[in-house]
Amino acid sequence: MSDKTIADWEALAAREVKAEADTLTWHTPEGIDVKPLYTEADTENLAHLGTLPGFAPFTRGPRATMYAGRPWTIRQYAGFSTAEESNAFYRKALAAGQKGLSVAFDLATHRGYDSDHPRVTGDVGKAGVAIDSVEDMKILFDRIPLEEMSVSMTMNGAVIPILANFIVAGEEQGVSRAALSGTIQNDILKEFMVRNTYIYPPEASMRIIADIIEFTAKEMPKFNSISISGYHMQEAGATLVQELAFTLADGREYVRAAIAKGLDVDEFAGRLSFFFAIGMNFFMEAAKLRAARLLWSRIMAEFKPKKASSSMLRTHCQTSGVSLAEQDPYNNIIRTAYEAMSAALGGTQSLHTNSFDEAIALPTEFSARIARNTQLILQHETGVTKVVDPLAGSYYVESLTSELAEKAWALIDEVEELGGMTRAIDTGLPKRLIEEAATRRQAAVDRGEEVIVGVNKYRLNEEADIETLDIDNKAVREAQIRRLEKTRQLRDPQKWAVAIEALKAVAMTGKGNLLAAAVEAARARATVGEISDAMRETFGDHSAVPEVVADIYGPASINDPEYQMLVGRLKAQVQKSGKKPKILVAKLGQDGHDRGAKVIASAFGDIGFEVIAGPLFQTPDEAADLAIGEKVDVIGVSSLAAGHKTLMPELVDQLKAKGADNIIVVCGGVIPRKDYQFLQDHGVAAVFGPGTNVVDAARAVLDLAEGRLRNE
Ligand code: MLC
Ligand code: 5AD
Repeated sequence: MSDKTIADWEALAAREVKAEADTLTWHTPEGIDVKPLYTEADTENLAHLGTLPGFAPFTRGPRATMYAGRPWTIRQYAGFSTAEESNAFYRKALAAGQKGLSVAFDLATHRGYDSDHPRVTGDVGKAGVAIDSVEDMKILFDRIPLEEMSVSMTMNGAVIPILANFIVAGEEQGVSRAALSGTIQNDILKEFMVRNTYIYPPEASMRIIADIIEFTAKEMPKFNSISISGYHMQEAGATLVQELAFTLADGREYVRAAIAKGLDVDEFAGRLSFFFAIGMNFFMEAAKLRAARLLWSRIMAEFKPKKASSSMLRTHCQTSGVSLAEQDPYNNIIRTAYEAMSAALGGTQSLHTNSFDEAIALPTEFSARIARNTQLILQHETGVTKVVDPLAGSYYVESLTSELAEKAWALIDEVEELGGMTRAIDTGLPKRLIEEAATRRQAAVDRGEEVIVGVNKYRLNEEADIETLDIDNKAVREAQIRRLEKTRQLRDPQKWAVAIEALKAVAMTGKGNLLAAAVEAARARATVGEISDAMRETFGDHSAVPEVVADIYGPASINDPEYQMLVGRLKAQVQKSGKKPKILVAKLGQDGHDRGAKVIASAFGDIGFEVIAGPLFQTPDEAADLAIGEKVDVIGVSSLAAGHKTLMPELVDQLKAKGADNIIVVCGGVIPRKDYQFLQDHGVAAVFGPGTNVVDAARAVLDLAEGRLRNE
C-alpha cells in the first residue's frame, strides 16, 4: 500500500509536464473529459460493479463463459456483382476460416427495384450482389447448407421480398423455415436517420417491421428478426453517446411496435439483436458495448419480461469504415486490428473487420483475406478469448462504462420526451445532432487537431498504387436482365397474379401478415421489384427534404488563415459579380450515403457559397434539370457507391444535350485514382478523393467558378 495521495501525484505530474495535471485532460466529442489518471476513487459507488457475465444486467457479457466457451463469429460482410460470383467468394471465405455469412445487396435491390429498372443503371451489382428473385437467391446459397450456416442479410427497404426469397430458397434446398438461422437487419428507423435505403413512409415501414417480428417469432425460432444498428450512425458522424442512445431508443420503439401488434415480450425479445461500429477510441469503444448491455437490460425491465434472454443484448460489430483512409492504405490494416481487439474486449458476438482498400473500392480476394486473418490471429494467437471480460475492474474502463451509460441515458430521456424515436426522427433532431457532430469532426481533421496518420500528418510524398476490384456494371446488368426475362417467362402467370393480388390486399386492408403473403408471391416467382411495387400501391414512396446544418464548420475554422483567405476571396467575388457562386451538391443513383454531401454542403455554405442540397436518388437527367432551373455555376456530385463511371458521363451528356455545358461538373467521394483520368476525359473538371481537406476542395471549386464567371 502506498502512502501517496492524489494531491501528491498531481504535484509530481505538474512538475513533469510543467503545467497543471488537468491540462492533460482529453475532451472527447462525447463531452466526456478523459483524465490522465484513474484511481479506485473513480469506481466507488458504481452500481454495475460486482455483477457476473451471463446474468442481468449483462454488463460483463451475455454468456457465462463468453469466448472461453465459444469465440465470436467471424462474419465478413460481402457481396458484389452476380449471385454466382458472390457464391464463389463466400465458399472460398468459409473454407479459409470464416464462420458465418453476411450478404451485401446492391442498391437497386435495397430500394426495391429489379435490375432492369431505368433508375438503377449505375447501381446494379456495384455495392453488393444483385438479387431479383428466388432464382438468384438459390444460386447465392448453392452448396451452402442453410440448415447449418447462419446468414445475416443487410436489408431494410426491400426487407419483405428479400426475406421471402430467402425462406423460399431454403425451402427449395430442403430446409424448413424453422431450421433457418441468421439475422435480417430490418431496422428502418436508422435508415430515415442516416443510411437512407428506405422505400415506404415511416408508418408503413414500422408495420413491415412488426409483421416480420411476428412472423419470425411464430415460425422461425432460430432467426434474429432485427439487427438494431448504431453502426451507420457512427459512420455518418455520430459520437459514441449518440450512437448508443439512438440505437437503444430505436430498440425500445421496435419492442413497443411488436407489443402493439399483440405479441408477448418473451415471444420475440430474445431474438432482437444489435449492431455497433467500433472506431479508433480503443477503450471507449469497449466500454460502449458494456454500457449498451447495461442500458438495454434497464430498458427491457419496463416491459417486464420473464425470460432472462429477453433483456440480454447480443450484438454484431463492424470496425469503422470512416476511420480508414485512402492515403497510405496499409495503415488501415493496423487500424482495423486495433478496432477488432477493442470489439473483442467489449464482448461482441459477431464481427466484421474491414479491408484495407475500404476507402477506394470493394475488397479484393487479397484484402478480404487480410481482413479475415486479422480476426483469426486475434482468436487463435493472442489469448484474448481465454478470459471473460478482461477489462473489468479497470478504473478507467469501469468509469467510462458508467459515464457513457449516464450520458446516453440522458439523451434517451430526451427522445422519450419527444414521444419516442419515430416522433423524434420526425422533428429531425437526431439527424441534425449527428450532422453537426460530423461537420465538427471534419473541421477538427482539416485543422489537424485530430491526427490521421498518412492523411493530415506523416503524409507520403508519393502514393503507390494498389490493386482494386472493378465491377463491369454493364455485364452484370445484362446477365441479370437475361435471368429476369427467363424467370418471368417460365413462371405460371395465373399463380403469380393470384399471389400478387393477395399481397396487395394484405397491404391495403391491414389484415394478415405481409411477409407470409410475400412468401407465396416469391414462390410464384414474383420478383423483388414486383413485390415491392405491390406494396408501393398502398404505402407510396417516402421522400425526404434535405436539410443542411450551418455555422459549425465556420466557427471551428475561424483561426485558420487558409479558411479566412478563402472567405475573403468569396466576399470579393460577390462584390465584383453581385452574386455568390452557386453550387448544387448532388447525389445520383441509389447511393444514399450522404455524410460527405452534407458536410460539404454545410461547410461550403459557411465559407460563402450559395448551396443547393439536391435530393437523394436523382437520375443524371433530373440533376441536370435541377441545376439548370437553379442557375448554378457548379454541380458537385458526391459518389460513394461506385456508380461514378456510369453516372458522371451521363450527367455531363445531359447538360450538353440541354445546352448547359457551361455548368462546371466536379465529383468527390470513394473514387479510385485510376478512374480520375476517365472522369476527366468525360468532362468532369475536378475529382476530390477521400481525405480531401474541405478548404482545399472549396478553393479548387472557387478557382473553377471564377474562371466561369470571368467568361460570362
Ligand atoms: C454463443 N453460444 C454459446 C456461447 N456463445 N453457447 C455456449 N457457450 C458460449 N459461450 C451460442 C449462442 O447461444 C447461439 O445459439 C450460437 O452459439 C451462436 O452464437 P451467437 O452469439 O448468437 O452468434 P451469431 O449466431 O453469430 O449471432 C450474432 C448476432 C446475430 C446475435 C449478433 O444477430 C448476427 O449474426 N448478426 C450479424 C449482423 C451482420 O452481420 N450485419 C452486417 C451489417 S453490415 P442460439 O441457439 O442461442 O442462437 C452493414 C453495412 C452496410 O450494415 O451499411 O451496408
Ligand atoms: N462487400 C464488403 N464490404 C462492404 N461494405 C459495404 N459494402 C460491402 C460489400 N459489398 C462495408 C464497408 C462499408 C460498410 C458499410 O460495409 O466497410 O464501409
